Amino acid sequence: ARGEEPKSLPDYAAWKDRSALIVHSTNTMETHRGAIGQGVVTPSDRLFIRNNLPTPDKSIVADRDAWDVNIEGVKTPKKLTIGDLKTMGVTTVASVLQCSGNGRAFFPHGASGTQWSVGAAGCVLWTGVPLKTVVEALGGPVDGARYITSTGGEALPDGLDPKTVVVERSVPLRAMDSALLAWEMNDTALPLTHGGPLRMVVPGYYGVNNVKYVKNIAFTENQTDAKIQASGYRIRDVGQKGAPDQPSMWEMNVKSWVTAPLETAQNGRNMIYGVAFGGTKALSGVEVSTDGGKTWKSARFLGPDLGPYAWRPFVMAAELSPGEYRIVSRATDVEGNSQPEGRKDNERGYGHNGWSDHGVTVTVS
Ligand code: MSS
Repeated sequence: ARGEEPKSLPDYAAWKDRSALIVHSTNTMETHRGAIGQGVVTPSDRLFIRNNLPTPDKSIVADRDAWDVNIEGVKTPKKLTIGDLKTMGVTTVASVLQCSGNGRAFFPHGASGTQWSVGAAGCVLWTGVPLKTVVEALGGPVDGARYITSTGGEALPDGLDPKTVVVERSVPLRAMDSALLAWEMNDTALPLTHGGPLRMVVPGYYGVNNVKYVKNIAFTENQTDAKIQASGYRIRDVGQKGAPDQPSMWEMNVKSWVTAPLETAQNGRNMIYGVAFGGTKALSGVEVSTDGGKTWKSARFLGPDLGPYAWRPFVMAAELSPGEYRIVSRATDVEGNSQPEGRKDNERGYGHNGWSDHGVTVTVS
C-alpha cells in the first residue's frame, strides 16, 4: 500500500543516508534517481534495500569468520566457515544489484508490490571466493546437477509452511562460472543489511538470486519448490497465476536511465548523465535523445570499465533552448540487444527495460 513516507529509518538501516533514499516501507527503500553518486560504484549508504523477511539479529555478524555455510550436492559435501572460505581464494567483482521489480511503478496495470521507480539498483564491488573454486575443492557437483540452490539464513515465522516463506532460489548451473560467496561489499565487511556475514552473489542476475546471509548451497537436479522460486519471480500475463513453467527472473536484460538533469535544465549547454548495463553481457553503446526518441545521438561512457557486470555511467552534451524536453536513453549490449521502446505488461511488474517510460521530462526557461 502506498502511504506517507516514514521520516526515520528502521534500526537495521539507521546507518544509511536518509536524504538519498525514498523509503517505501521498513523492508524496502530505493535510491533517488539523482543520488547514485559521482563514481561507478554506488556508495553503500545510498544503496537500495529490499527484504522479503525481517533482517536477522545483528548477533550473526558478531563473529563473522565463524558463520558457516553447508555445501550439498557435491562429491564431498561439507560445512565451511567464512574462516575456511578465506583460505581458499579471493576475488573482487563489480556487479549491478537490481531488484526484479525495479521500474514497477511504470506499469499501468498497477502491479502489486513496491512501486519502485529506477532506484532499486546500484553498482557494487563484491569481494569473496569464486563459487567454482569452492565446488572444485569439494570434488565438483554431483552428476545430474542442473541448478545451484541457495537458502537465506533468516529465522522463519512460526506457524507457516516454511516453503511458503523461505528465501531459497535456484539459478542454472551456468551461473557457477561467475558466482561468488562474498563477505565484503565496497571494500568493507558486508553489512548485515546487505546480507552479511556471507552472501551468494550471481553477477548479472536479478537481485532476488543474490541470497543474503546464505546458510545452505545445494547443487540440485531440480529447482527448489519454495514459493519464491516455484511461483514467485516469474514473468506471466496480467491476471495469470504463478507456475514453474513461466520464465524465472534470472539474467537481467539491457537497461539504462538518465540521472541528470531532472525537472529543470539550463538554457544553453547541458551535460546529460545516466547509467547503463547489460546484465550478464557487456555493453556496446548507449544513445540519448532529447526529443522523446525521434532523434538519437551516441553518449560517451565515463569512468573506468569495471567489467561486464558493472554499470557504465554515461554523458552527452546537449544545447537546449527554452521549452520542454523528454530525455530518454537506450543501451545496446554486445550481442545487439537494445532496450525496447515500450514494455510487455506482466502480472508482477518485473523486468521493465522500455526506454520510453524510463525517461525524464525537463523544462528550460
Ligand atoms: N536474501 C535473503 N536472505 N532474504 C531476502 O529477503 N531479498 C532478495 C535478495 N536476497 C532477499 C535476499 C531481493 S528480492 C533483492 S532485490 C535483493 O536481495 C536486495 O538486496 P539488498 O542488499 O539491496 O537489500 Mo528483488 O529481485
